[in-house]
Amino acid sequence: MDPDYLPFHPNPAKPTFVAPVGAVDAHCHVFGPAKTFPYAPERKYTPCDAPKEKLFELRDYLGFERNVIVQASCHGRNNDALVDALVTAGELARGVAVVSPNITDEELNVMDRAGVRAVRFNFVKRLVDSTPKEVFLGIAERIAKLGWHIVVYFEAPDLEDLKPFLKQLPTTVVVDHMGRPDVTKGVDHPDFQSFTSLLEENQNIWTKVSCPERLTVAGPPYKDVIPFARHLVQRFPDRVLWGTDWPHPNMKSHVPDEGVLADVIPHIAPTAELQQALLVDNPMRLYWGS
Ligand code: 0GY
Repeated sequence: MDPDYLPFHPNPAKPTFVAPVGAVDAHCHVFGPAKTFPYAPERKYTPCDAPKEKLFELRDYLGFERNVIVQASCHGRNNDALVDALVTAGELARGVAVVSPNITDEELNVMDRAGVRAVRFNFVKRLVDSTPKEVFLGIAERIAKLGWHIVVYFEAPDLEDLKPFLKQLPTTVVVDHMGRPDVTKGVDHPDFQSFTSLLEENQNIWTKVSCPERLTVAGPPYKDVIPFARHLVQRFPDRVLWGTDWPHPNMKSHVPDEGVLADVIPHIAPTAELQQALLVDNPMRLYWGS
């Protein structure tokens, strides 16, 4: 583990918010354990192990039923820890993989059978070396045939450059963490309006209203991030997902408490209908096909 790496919270609070039956944590990770699933040589950080058992324990503790587990950059393009967690969880989890352009059809099929339903394209420079857009487009074409979709991770300053690429993608596209807005600028700022227009103009683009802990300047309980997430939930109720982001890699300011994170939900999705769409109907449609 890196010397400045903050391990996940040892005893999060029980949330006051009661999630609807069948709620999905649609953005979380498993890390290692390194002795079984070593971290990738090309990784940019070395985390604390965060194995599947701990993730499933947290799921139950928060009152959720299912997980969408996202391959993180510290495991590179080796999805073994992800696939192992998916096989253990069965119908209770689906996955988002990171793949090389050289992956074989058989390898894709194995991941499909394990529950992988998407690939992630990461553009965050502190996390990965850059991949040419043509390579991503080639992968996109192949995974589209499996009925998979694409998750993209980028930061707000990169949005304008990426827009033409995002519009070319042939599948549903899910943008991580609201495109990482600068929350000091406000919801009405042209930067966030540009992100909102991207969803307005492209019906295939969704977003995760996740990660207040990364976007906040004020700190918990993340009041400065709530208006951004609420705006998206109310405007695009059928194209939003929520996730804990456990175990929160690369946090520097504080160790997030998942109970506090879950208690943000009723502030961003203030009605039972919006909560049902955000936590159950949308992720079930996208990842379980129902
Ligand atoms: C997240 C965010 C981060 C890390 C990764 O793949 C990753 O390593 O996604 C981050 O550092 O912002 O979604 O987990």
